[in-house]
This record gives sequence, C-alpha cells and structure tokens, in this order.
Amino acid sequence: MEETPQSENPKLRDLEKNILKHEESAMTTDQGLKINDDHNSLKAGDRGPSLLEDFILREKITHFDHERIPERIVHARGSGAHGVFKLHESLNKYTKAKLFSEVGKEVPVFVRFSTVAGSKGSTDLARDVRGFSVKFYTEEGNYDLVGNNIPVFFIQDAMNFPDLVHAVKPEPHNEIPQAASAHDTFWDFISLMPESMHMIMWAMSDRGIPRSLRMMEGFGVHTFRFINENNQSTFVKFHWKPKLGVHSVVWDEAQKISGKDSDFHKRDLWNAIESGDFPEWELGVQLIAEEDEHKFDFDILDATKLIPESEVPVHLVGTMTLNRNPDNFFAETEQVAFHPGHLIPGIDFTNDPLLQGRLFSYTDTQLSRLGSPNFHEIPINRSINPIRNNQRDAHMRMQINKGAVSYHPNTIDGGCPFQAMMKDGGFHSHEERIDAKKIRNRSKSFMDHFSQARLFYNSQTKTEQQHIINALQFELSKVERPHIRENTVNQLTNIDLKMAQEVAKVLGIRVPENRVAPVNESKPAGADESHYASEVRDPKTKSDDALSIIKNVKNASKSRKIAFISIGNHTAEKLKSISNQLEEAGSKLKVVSSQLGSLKSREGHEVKVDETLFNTASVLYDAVIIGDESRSGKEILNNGKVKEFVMDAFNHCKPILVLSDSKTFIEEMGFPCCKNELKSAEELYIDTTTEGFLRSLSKHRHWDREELI
Ligand code: HDD
Repeated sequence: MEETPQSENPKLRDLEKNILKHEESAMTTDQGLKINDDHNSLKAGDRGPSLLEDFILREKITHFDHERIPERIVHARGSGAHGVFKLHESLNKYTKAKLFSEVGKEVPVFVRFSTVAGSKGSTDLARDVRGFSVKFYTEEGNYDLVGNNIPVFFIQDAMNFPDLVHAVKPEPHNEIPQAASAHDTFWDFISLMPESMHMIMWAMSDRGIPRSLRMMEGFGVHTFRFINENNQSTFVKFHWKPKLGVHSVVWDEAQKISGKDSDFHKRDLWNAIESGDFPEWELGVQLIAEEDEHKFDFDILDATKLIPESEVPVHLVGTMTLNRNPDNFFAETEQVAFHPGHLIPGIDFTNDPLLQGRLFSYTDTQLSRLGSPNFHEIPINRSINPIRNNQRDAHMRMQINKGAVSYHPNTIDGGCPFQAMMKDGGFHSHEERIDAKKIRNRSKSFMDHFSQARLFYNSQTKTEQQHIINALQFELSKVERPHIRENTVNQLTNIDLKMAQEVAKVLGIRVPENRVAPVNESKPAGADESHYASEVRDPKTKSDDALSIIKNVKNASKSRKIAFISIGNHTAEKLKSISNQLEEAGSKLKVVSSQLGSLKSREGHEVKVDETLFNTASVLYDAVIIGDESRSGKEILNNGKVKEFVMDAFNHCKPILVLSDSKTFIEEMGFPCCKNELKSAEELYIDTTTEGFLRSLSKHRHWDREELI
C-alpha cells in the first residue's frame, strides 16, 4: 500500500513527502535489502582486511565483473531510436500483412543504425556500409527488416560471409586497422571476388561517409515475397527514403570528424530527436509480378544486383518517424536482437542464397551474445502479441509457465495452445515447387559481375566519380603488397578503364592505354574459378539518375547546423535576422567565439556563446558565417583558429557567408587558388548576402568549388 503524508501542517507535509520519496528511492541490493553504507566494505577493524562475508560488496563487484557482453561480430557500433510507422497506401492487393494493408495504422518500431566493421568503441565516420535495421512490433508478431544503406551486398552466397568479415576486420596478428577497410587482407579478398565489385563502387562512393544517419537511404537488399489473401506471391524490394534527402561528407572531413567527435552520427541522431526534430523516412516498395521473375538481364535472387528504379519504380507507401531516444543504451540498443527470419504472415523469403544463410546466423549469434534462447523475453525484443508455446526453461527464463503441459498435441490442456488456422493469421510458408538436383554450385545467371558496377559508376556525376577514384586511391595506397594493388586495379578495368587508370596513377601501376576490359582474363593465384568466371552482358539500363546523390539534392537547408563566428565585431541586429531566417528554414545557428560566456555586439548587446574555437571545428558544421561586419574584416582573420575554420569549410565545399568586405576577406584568407590571381567571392562560391547563403545551404555543398582546390 502506498504511504501518504499524515501531517496537517503544509510545511511538515512537504517534509514528510520528501522523506517518503527518499524511502522509495532508497538503495537496495538485488534482493531488495535496503543498503545503509554503499561506500565502505566490511572489514575486521578500521584498517583491517576485508571480510569474505561482505555479501553487499560481493554482489556489487560480481555484477560489475559481468557487465560487458560480447559485442556483435559485425555491426558492433550502433545507435538506436524508437518510433512509429504509419501506412498511407494499402498494399493489400499484394500482401495480407496487416502492417502493409491497413491504412492509417500506427505500428511501433525500434530502429538500430550501425557501422559494420568497427568495434563498439570505434568512430562513426569510418568509410563503411551502414546497417539500417527496423523492428516493427505488429499485432501479428515482430517483423524485422534488417537492411543496409546500400542496396547490394559484397557476396552472393552466405558461405563467403565469414571470409568477407575476417578479411575486413582488423588483421588478426596486430588488430590493425580499426574500422577501416584500407588494408591488405580486405583488398586481397576483394580482388579475388569479382562479384564484390558492384558493392565496392557503392562503398567507395560518398554513400560510405553519410552526413547523418537521418540523411541516408535504407534498403532490404534481398528480393522478398509478398503473399496476399489468395496465397499469390509478388516479389518485393524494400527502400527507405529519408525526408531530409541523402547527403554525405567528404573524405578529408570524415577523417577530421573522427578525431574531433567520434560520436558525430550518434550525437546528431540523439540531439535531433531530443529537440523534436524527428527524422522521417518514406517506405518504398518495388513490386515484381511472379511471372516477371526472369525478365531482367540479371537474377533477382542475386544480392549483388539491384533493380534499377527506371525499370521498376519505387512506390512510397508509408512513413516512419523516429520520435523517442532509448532510456538505456544497453537495455535497448545493445540488447535488441534482429533477425531477417522474424516474419509475419504476408511476407516470405526467396531462395536468395545469401538470405538463406542469414536465416541460420542471426538466432545463433544471439545465443552467444545474449546468452540464452530466452533473448525474446528481454523487453526490447518482446512481441506485443502474447507468446504461447511449449518452449520452456533455459538460462534467465522470465515467463512463469503454469500447469503440467508443455507439449503438443495434448488433451490435458484441451489441446492448448492451438495451432492457428491460416485464416486466423497462422503463418504458412509460401509453397514453391522445387525440382532440382542437390548441388554445390552457383547459378550461371549470377555470373555478370561488372555490368551493374558500371551502371552505378556511369550514373554518377563527374564530382561523384572523382570521389570514388579518390577513395580507391586512398584505400589502395594503404595496401602494402603490390600484387594486391595490381589485382584490384585489374578488376577495376572491367568496370571502367579510365577510372582504373586514374586510380593506378597514384599507386605506381601502369594500365596500358589500349587495354580492353578483360572480362574473362586468367584468374589470379588463389581465386576460385567459379567466382572468377564472369559473363559479358549488354544490360538494358546503362545509367540511372536515382543512383546518384548529387542529381537528387533538393532543398537541403533543413536540419542544418551553422556556425556564426564572431569575436565581437558583429551587429546584434544582423545576427538576429540571420538566426530567424535559418530557423524558418529549419536549421540552427550556433555562436562560436574565442571563449565561453557572453559576447558583446558592436551595439553592446550580449549574446550567449555556444561553442569556442578551441572545442569545436568547421567539420562539425554544415556551413559558416563570418559575423565580423567591420569594413576591413581583418581583425577576425588574425585569429589562426578562425582561418583554419574557414579554410576547412572552403575545402569541404561548404556554404560560407562573409558580412565584411569580401575582397579584403579573400585577400586575407590567402586561398591557394588565389595565389596567382585574386578571385571574386562569386568565383569562389562565397556568399555575401543572406539570401545567397540560404540558396547555397539548400544545395548542401558547392561541388564546383572542387575544381579550384
Ligand atoms: Fe548481417 C548483423 C545487415 C548479411 C550475419 N546484419 C547485421 C545487422 C545488420 C545486418 C543491419 C545489425 C543488426 C543490429 O543492429 O543488431 N547482413 C545485413 C545485410 C546483409 C547481411 C543487409 C546482406 C544483404 N549477415 C549477413 C550474412 C550473415 C550475417 C550473409 C551470415 C551468414 N549479421 C550477421 C550476424 C549479425 C549481423 C553475425 C551480427 C549481430 C547480429 O547478427 O545480431 O548474425
């Protein structure tokens, strides 16, 4: 029974309330015993030895000793959030899943984003694929869509997964490098697995270094099946399209962010949700009729291929909003257990051999990670549909099953729990006729390894192609063994000869001018013939704008962080007006100065300083405003930190607004591209008006500036 304060006197009542509150929050042992001293262990005398009898100390230390659990073998570093999915277009013609057929229905979700290769404590901005896992808590059971931010995968068969992961993880003898793929074992494996070339193009593109977890797409990767009420199947590919658009940082920026704030993505997601700026994605589906399975010039069961959006459009059918941060990282983000085999009626697998292997792996890994087959009872993994079955016992069982019966069929419990009829939502695997030889082989239809890698490369803008070349140059120049660099460049010639030649330039390798893309060239030592054989195809789609980030940038000025740098020569009026305009555009301005506290404007108004030039850096912002309004604007640039800030923003193609005289500013900055001839603000893509700056912000970056750098 709850105790209530007894006193008539209001002051005493308050005091009593506090005492009662105190009572409620009294510290206890795990057995509920109130602890009177949590600071001193039990000893024989003040200075004496500690006593074995001290069960309070032992309980505390034992719990502490076991606090860490094994991190995920891949996707160890993650950020999670709660949210809701709402359907706005029914797919009931294709699927009986209530989640995708009842319009307006809100289904709770938990999402975990992750990097793949790095350990739990690694940096967010490593060049890597990002995991994008969604758990839908539906009334028909949990449905997990365990995807990535890239629509294809490195390999075609799960049999190669342990090798891929061993190759990309730090080398086993010295545990170097952490979270990076720029090393010999990874590229050795890749160069011997031509099927990985399509994924390599994506990973080396700007997709591998997102600006924010809120600004990346998600993909289910495999082709799945929808099953409708009449048991008809339709193939489906899942897409998540971020409402903020897709945006990335540049590689130099990514490396600097890793030093300045290794939690950059985690913090960005957390702060956005905390401030009510809820990230949203549209769920899209590509639907392929069962009879069209073989109409493509690739195999839809091959996870190294995507279905071009120009061939099968993406229908947007619902919105996912992330609106609540986890209460406890360990209990939720760490203990959440995803599995592509967590299905609901109306959704089923295909025979994609990568997906089939995954179906075994995920439950198995939770057993060693979470320690028991009862991991489904951990609150974050619990289905909202009550669990009734004959599974019993095992480590850390929470459910108290009553009665004598734990088998089926039975009469003692009247046959309970019943098997559900299909019409009542009982799951039934899609019936598919299989008449085949048992065989360990790869389908010939999986053998075109390069057409889609080429499609991806051809669909990029010149800027994006250059970024891919630069990334390959960086990664491969870290590879110590020359033959691995050569084998990889040889693979690249199968995609685009010019690209391969550009990459080769900085590696000290010569690729002959007249080398014709050698699709079936003799395999390098160590390569498996079946992987290496590649078919030449002439695919229908040669270029698809949907694959480029830059071609799809729309209004990017929402949810941006802008630095307003001042050391006192700004006007309060201008600061306020810019801040208001940015807020209207959905972005936030932060005042950066040389010290914390408050800063005086030219009119003497005080403004709070958010960050200092010592604790922050340009790479943590989307754009920069030099607030100095003095005519010369020289004083602020005497500060080396300000200069460094602007130079980084300039080199990373970010919007820059200068409020003082732009000619003096450009002279004082001494941009290397102005060494021989002073360029105008316009030529350098530097803004001098707020309107121009807002336009620049909506483009994300001035990529044309790269030509000057
Ligand atoms: Fe996987 C985790 C995505 C292939 C084995 N995978 C994991 C996570 C994501 C993916 C997002 C993190 C889940 C979380 O946040 O907890 N994996 C993929 C995608 C793949 C893929 C999109 C290919 C299309 N994975 C794949 C294969 C295997 C695994 C082929 C093994 C045969 N994946 C695992 C795993 C993990 C995992 C070892 C580690 C932690 C976990 O499962 O829960 O079982």
